[in-house]
Amino acid sequence: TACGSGDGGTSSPAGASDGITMGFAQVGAESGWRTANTKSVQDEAKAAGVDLKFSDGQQKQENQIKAIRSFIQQKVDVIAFSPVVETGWDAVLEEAKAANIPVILTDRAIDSDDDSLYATFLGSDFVEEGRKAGKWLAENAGGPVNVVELQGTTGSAPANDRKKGFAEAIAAKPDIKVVESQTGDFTRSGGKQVMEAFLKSVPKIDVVYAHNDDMGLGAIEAIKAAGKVPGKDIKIITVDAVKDGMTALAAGEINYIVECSPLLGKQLMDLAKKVVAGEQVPKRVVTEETTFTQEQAKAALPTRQY
Ligand code: GYE
Repeated sequence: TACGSGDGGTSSPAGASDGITMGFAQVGAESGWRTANTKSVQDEAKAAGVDLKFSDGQQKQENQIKAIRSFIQQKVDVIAFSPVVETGWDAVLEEAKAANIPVILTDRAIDSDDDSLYATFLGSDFVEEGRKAGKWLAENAGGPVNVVELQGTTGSAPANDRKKGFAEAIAAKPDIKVVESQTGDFTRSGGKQVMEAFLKSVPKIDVVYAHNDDMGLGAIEAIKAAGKVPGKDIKIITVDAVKDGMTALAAGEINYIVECSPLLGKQLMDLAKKVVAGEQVPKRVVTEETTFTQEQAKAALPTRQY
C-alpha cells in the first residue's frame, strides 16, 4: 500500500498535527476488505487530526511485532492493530503496557488470558457472521448438499470463528456436509488455487462457503475454467460485501453475502481519543452488519461506499 514500508517499519504522513499520535499495525493488503479498511483508518485519522504512523505487516506476525516495538520506541500516544493471528501477542503487549502506551485491538481479536493487555476491541462478531452464512444455506438447501469451505488465514480470528459459526448453523441438517475445508489465505489467488484442487478431487460440489469475497471471486474463476456456471451449478456464499463481491452477487455469480464492515476508522479514532484522555470505554465494541441476497445487492450497489 501507499504508506506501508512493507518490512514492519513505519511511516507517517507529512505535516504532523498537534493531536494525538497513533501507531497502526495493519495485517497487509490481502483483500478488498483490507484495502477499504486501510483507507477508512487513514481518512478518519486525517479528519480527526490524529498523526498516524502506519505499518503494513504483509500478513506476517513478526512484521507486526516489529512495528509495535518501533511504535513503543517512538513513544506514540496509542497503538492500534489488527492481529493477523490470534495467539502469540502477550510478550509485545506487555512491553507496551510497561511503557504505559494503551493498545486498541481493531478488526481481529487476540487469544490471551490477560485482558489488561488492551483497552478495547473494536470489530465484528465473526462467529455470528458464520452463523448467518450457515443459516441461509440451511433455509435454502433441499436434499443432500456437499459444501467445500475456503478458510481465511490459518489461526486468524475470522477464519476460526466463521468456520465455527457456520458449522453450528448447519449442525441440525445432516443433509448438509462440509466435505473439504482448506485455507486460501483470504486472497483471490489462494481461493482460485484451492478451488481448482477441490474441483479435481471432489466428485460432487454443490456449494462453496468462502470466508471472504476475494476467495469466492477466485473460486468463480476456477469454476468457470472447469466449464461450470458459478451461482447455478455451484452455489457460492461469502463474507464481506465489498464492491467486487456485491457486483458478482448482483450478476448472479454469488448467491449470498454476509456483510462485514471495514469502515472502522471513525469509531477507532473516537475510541483512541477517549483512551488517551483516560476516559472509560467499553471493553468490546461490535460493528453492526447485515446480509445481502442477489436482489438486495442490485439495490445496494449504486450507493455502496467500498
Ligand atoms: O473478512 C477479509 C480480510 O479481518 C474481517 O480480513 C477481516 C478479514 C476480512 O482479509 O477479507
